[in-house]
Amino acid sequence: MLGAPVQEGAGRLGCDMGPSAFRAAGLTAALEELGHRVSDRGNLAPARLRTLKHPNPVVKNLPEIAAWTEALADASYRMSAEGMPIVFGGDHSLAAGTLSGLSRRAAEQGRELFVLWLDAHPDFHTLDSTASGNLHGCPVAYATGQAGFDGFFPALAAPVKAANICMMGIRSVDAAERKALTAAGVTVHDMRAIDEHGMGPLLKAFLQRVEAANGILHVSFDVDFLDPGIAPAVGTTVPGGATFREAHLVMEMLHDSGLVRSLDLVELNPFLDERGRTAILLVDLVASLMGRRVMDRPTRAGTA
Ligand code: HAR
Ligand code: MN
Ligand code: MN
Repeated sequence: MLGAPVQEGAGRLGCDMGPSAFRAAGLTAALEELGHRVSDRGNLAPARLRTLKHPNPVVKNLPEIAAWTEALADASYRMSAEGMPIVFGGDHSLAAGTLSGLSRRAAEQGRELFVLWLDAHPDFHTLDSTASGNLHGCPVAYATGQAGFDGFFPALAAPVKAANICMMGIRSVDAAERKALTAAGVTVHDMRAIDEHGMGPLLKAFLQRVEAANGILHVSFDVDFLDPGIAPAVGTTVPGGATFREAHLVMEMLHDSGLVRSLDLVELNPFLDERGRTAILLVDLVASLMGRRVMDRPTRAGTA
């Protein structure tokens, strides 16, 4: 695991404390208790800053986020050869780096990277379309090779196929994003779809696609995927998010699929937490993903 204390992509300060909160909430012990060998690589630092100025005047902290993307792409590429990288932030701009590095690794292995994006937001703005200028709203557009990032963000070795991305929990989409998501062919299961069809069946269909394609699966978990009632420690709360059991079900099904190769944990803002409850919930969700269960049951990942 690796901490990425980046906060310059978010609209408010505090995500830089995320890595400390994950550690204080007992992430290492929770994984070791499940029998995993854990190596905590400490916190990453960004690459060297370059002078970058984008014509869209609202864009904030572009040199900082480009430098983090460069460092994170390199780190996740290298870590994916050693085990299952868990990168905890840090705001969601960090996924620009992890997606870039992981998709480069998958391409070299002749496999396709699939992404499960758990979030209230699709984060599908380009540098031209963002109205807030907060670059945590852009990583998926960048990683899928949408136009306008050239010369600002590092070049991609292998863009992620938009058709290989499944988003769940979505409930706050800007007009430009809605149009671009449809044009690119991203699967978006908004909260309406989840209410109607259920988290389980929708996720099952996606996992079957990954399996049929012999794909590699990355999970990007934004704290605001969860309902703010159970996860207050996030700067961009949106009502109507995933419940406690919906979130655990997703993690349990992901575990049983045996398909997950890497994980981002993002947008935890400990400044906004209540006695660590959001950080502790996140650690428990990761434990479900990594094999914690109530009763033994046969799984693709092996019976434990
Ligand atoms: N779409 C909005 C914007 O671009 C909100 C983005 C908020 N993103 C996150 N991560 N909190 O999902 O400003
Ligand atoms: Mn996000
Ligand atoms: Mn979000």
